[in-house]
Amino acid sequence: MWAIIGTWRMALEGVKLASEILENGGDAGDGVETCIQYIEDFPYFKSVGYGGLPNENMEVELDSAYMDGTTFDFGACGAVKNVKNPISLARKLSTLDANNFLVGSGADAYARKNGFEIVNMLTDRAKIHYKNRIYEENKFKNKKELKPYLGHDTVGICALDSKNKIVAGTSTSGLFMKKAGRIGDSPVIGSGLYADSAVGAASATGLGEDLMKGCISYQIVVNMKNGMNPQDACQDAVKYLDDVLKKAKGKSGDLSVVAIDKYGNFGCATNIEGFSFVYASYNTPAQVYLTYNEAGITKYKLASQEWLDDYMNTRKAPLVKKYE
Ligand code: SD4
Repeated sequence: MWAIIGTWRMALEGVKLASEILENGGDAGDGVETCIQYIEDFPYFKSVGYGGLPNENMEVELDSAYMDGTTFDFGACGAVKNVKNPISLARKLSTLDANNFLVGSGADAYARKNGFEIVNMLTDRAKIHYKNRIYEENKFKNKKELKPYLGHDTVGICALDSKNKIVAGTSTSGLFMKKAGRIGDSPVIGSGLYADSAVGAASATGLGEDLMKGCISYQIVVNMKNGMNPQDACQDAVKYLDDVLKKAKGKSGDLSVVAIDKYGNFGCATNIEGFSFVYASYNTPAQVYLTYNEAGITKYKLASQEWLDDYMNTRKAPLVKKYE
């Protein structure tokens, strides 16, 4: 028995690659790393790896984490520049006895010293997005709120392998136009991801500053440990955090989560419209699901072929330069 779940449609091809590994009795860690590497390398995903959107200084800074739910070992990197595959760096850091979470220049130096591939992660498309945004801000004088870039977000993967090992991983360029050095929830254990092979795993995407307020991935795993199924565990964690933030501050940022339990059952929950995810298991092919909310409860359905076609067409459509 094996299963894998990933945030957003962008996880599809990577989940298919990981499914082959898991179907052949492979390791959940290899599945998670292979899946996320593919997504990091694909240039048309604007918020993960190569092609990710830059910070306010037009520099791509990447966050990633990896957690082994059997040993509880984790590795994470924050605000790394020019590391081709942050997930591989995070996985490597998870094998050390200490120094598991490195950020900024220290993380970059570690990557260089240890032979990780270094490439310029800023693509021409990302530069156009950046310059368009600066143009709009100057033209309309409306500094936009720091928000997740609509529809193109952090990848979070949770995988269970046939030896009952559960692993979680994340990778992101974080929020478009973030301050240099800003780190979100994605590399933070308990917030962006958490794994416990005796229970399950969870991963989050959305506004890191709010996801961290609830240590939401840990909360979901604790909910499952306390007997909830993955769907109820996700729903409860999102609703609770959304409610307390609205009560305390009048608003809540985007909160979307996925989870699997040790039997390979999955769950998802969100407080936004348009969250999608990918799930595959030993008896279910990799498919994209779209969420919708009914009376405050997250439901999901299979994405239509039209939706899937439109997704890729939009990703690859030529960009108009507003600033020329
Ligand atoms: C962050 N949670 O850096 C990430 C971004 C994201 O949907 O997931 N956007 O805050």
